[in-house]
Amino acid sequence: MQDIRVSFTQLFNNTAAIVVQSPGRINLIGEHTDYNNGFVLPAAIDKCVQVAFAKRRDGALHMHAIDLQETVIISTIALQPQATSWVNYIIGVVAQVQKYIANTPSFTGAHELDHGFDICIQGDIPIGAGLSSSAAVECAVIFALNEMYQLGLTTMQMALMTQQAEHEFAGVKCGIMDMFASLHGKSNQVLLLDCANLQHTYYPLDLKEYQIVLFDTQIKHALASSEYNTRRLECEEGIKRIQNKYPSVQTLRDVSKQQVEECLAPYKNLDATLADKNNTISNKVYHRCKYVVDEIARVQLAVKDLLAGKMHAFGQKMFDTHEGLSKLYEVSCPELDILVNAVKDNPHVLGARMMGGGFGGCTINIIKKSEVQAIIKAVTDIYAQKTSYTLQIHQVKIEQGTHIK
Ligand code: GAF
Repeated sequence: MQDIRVSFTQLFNNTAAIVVQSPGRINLIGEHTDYNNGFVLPAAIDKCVQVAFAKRRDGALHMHAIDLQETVIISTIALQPQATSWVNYIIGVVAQVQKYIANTPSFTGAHELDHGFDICIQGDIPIGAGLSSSAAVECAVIFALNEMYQLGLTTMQMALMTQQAEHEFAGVKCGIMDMFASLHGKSNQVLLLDCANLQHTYYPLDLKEYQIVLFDTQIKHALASSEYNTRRLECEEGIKRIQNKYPSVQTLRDVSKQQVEECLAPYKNLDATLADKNNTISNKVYHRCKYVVDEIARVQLAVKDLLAGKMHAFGQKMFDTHEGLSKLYEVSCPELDILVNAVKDNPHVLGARMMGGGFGGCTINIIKKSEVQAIIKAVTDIYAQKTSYTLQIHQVKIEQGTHIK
């Protein structure tokens, strides 16, 4: 990446007052559990976004994306989602901060934030690879605003506000994992996050003779965000059905495997058309909820494996997660399945699965260090034979979360 302070000065004829760096994330296990109040096990990585920032005085936001060579200028007043997606990750956060300021009695009068700012962004997180480049931008922006305008936000508040920004300006009803991991990551540590109460514990990640390798499908299907939101709704439908019998249940975190069977398995043979006709839920709801409840339990067992050094057991759980995401939750795609199948029976691969929201992006693999190059070669060949895409490889390190550069 270029020296962002130099770029900032060239672009805005001004000196950057602050530079903030915010990482992407991987997630070892716990997928589509965050918005169901479950557990996740992410870590921040050494691929990041940087923002450089300085205040203005004319009420305008001057935003420049260095990698895309695009500039957008808008007023700070009445911010609304824009057609350019990267802009929404900035102004979505500004809108949340404006709301926070308006609702915080100690900030009186017109706030300086409304006078505008110059910002430029750059990064090396591959976009659409499921490594949370958008969350990294949002976290970098809120961190910079917090410093520059002395907002006094905790990183916990920042995580919640950036999640809301993503809901309102990017239209994805995401959970908290990506922002939380980007803001709270620590070098060489994974983060077990309980999404029900945001309590989190760090564990050193010692993979011994193994390492993490990401295989990037190079595709992002257009239906990723709409299907993501649909999955959330399907989980909510399941909860409503379970509440008929167990009214104290609030989220899938409160639900046992037995309750899923008892309340939702009766619909397991109803496809969408039949379900519509009978005005009831379909077999999809059963499958979605079964996956989530299984996965929440699986993460807790996987952490025990990790702590006990039972790496094979941990890896097997990653494969199980993939199976559930592919068959029950239906957020995989043929390309991701090809990549997982390509390593499934390899004795040097402990575990592999699709990572993130799905419908493209990366698989995360735990591979014996001595075999990494041979496996990369083999998987690259298989992927080239079976698809029209060229596999990309990312070898990532676990790094610290959002910070001032
Ligand atoms: C995306 C979302 F942003 C996360 O909140 C999470 O739900 C993930 O998909 C799936 O685990 O990255």
